Amino acid sequence: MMVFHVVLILILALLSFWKLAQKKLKPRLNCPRSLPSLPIIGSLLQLAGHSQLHLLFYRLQQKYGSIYSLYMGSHYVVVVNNYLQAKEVLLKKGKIFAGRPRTVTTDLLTRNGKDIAFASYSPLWKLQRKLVHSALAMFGEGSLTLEKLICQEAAFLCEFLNATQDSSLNMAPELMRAVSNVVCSLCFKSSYRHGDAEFETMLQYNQGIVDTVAKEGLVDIFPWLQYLPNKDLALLKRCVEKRDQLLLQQFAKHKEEFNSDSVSDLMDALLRAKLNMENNNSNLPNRHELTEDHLLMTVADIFGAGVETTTTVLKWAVLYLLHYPEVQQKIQEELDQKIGFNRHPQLSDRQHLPYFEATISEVLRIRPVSPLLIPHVALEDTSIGEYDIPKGTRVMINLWSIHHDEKEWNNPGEFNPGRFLDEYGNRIYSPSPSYLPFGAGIRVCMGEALAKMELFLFLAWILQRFTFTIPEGHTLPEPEGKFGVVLQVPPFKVKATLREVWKGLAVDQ
Ligand code: STR
Repeated sequence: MMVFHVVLILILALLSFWKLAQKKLKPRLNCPRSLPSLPIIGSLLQLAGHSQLHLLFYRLQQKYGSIYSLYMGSHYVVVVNNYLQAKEVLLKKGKIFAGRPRTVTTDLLTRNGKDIAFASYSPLWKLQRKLVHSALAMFGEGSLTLEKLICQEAAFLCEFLNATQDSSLNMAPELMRAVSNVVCSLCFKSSYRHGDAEFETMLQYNQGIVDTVAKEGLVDIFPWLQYLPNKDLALLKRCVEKRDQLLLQQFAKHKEEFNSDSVSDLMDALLRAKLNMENNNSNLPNRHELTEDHLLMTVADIFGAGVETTTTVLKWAVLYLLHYPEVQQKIQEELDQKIGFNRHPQLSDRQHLPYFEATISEVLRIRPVSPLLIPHVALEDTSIGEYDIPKGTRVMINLWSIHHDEKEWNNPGEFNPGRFLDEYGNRIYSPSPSYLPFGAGIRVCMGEALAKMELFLFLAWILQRFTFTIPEGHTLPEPEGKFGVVLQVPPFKVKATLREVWKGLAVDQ
């Protein structure tokens, strides 16, 4: 009994000390309302058992309003659920909030933040972004070769669907292969064919990384846990090792064959930038700033982002088409009318297919790829609206809440492409500013244009010829995503059937 009292008194003392310390830390600040928190564990009791963090943060608005704070372990976190406040963080004060937290899992993935997505703001980070940006502009976005490349992959995809017609099919690996090949070409000038062993390896390590990295797991909250046996962390390490092996192979090949006059992929472009920096600034002390690690992690980032995000959206799109056959039919009518049966879809058709474009926008709204974005960190004392935000605060933007805000969207839970169309149904527009599928500001997605090209072309090619239905004996897949670094689609099967009009016509025509 005695022991119990002593422990109780100790806990109470610790609690009051903690409250005092919190007050001292933020004297007379006007902070967003806070969830209850305890010493050491912070607000984890409120979060424990909720794996769908975006949904929990959405619900907590009822009690705490659209902006509130909590402690993840000892880290002070502010959660933003409203688009106006989100835009203040991302756009108006973008540079102030351009920091990133360092976490155990992302440090492992990115060699201590030498990539772009998880690295904090720095001059070198800006340079990395700039280099990738110009590389994407040079061999990517908008260029004819990229369009050709995507169409070639779309053609393979259609061939595959034709060959496996009417069977019960898990499309995920084939979608991923098509998408991977586009970024593979951009990053390395290489691609995977069906059944490629290296591709299987890539599929596996990628899934392992998605399952373990940056999902606000316990190791990221209590870094000391990394020194205890930890299954997730062991898996992540194995996956990162596999990734590094493949990455280093490519790197060795690129170094060997490097020729500054024929730079035609991202890895070459980064190599050239590195060599130029070393030659031009050879007497500057920071000439080694852009290290091999930075170069490798930048490519790994673009590769990982390019594969995982677009594949996820394509899977969501197919899943929703299964749920809404009438939407699928309307898209096909539009495709038939505007493109017809004598040619394949091309990028210039985009502006003539408003209903199809609206459907893609709606998929990105209802199931945002990145439901909480990646946490931002305030690099100095600042504010959001009327609230003070001390330096070092982590800010989570709940894109899920922004895309499901009932004040901004009619029936936000309903899948309705029509909401993105004007009253005549022939022009696409955003009915609400509460829509940021690619984020915004200085850390905005770098692949938006590429992603939109791919989503458009892949889906247009497929839907022009095939109709998706649920295979016999299967039920509709629940449209519930699994929270993580991306909102993951549940596995499901489809049946792809060649449309009546195409029967008898050659698919590769
Ligand atoms: C996916 C798995 C992988 O192998 C490598 C990466 C690194 C980049 C990550 C990517 C991940 C998931 C999606 C991210 C992307 C950077 C930007 C993108 C987080 C973990 C989003 O913000 C949606």
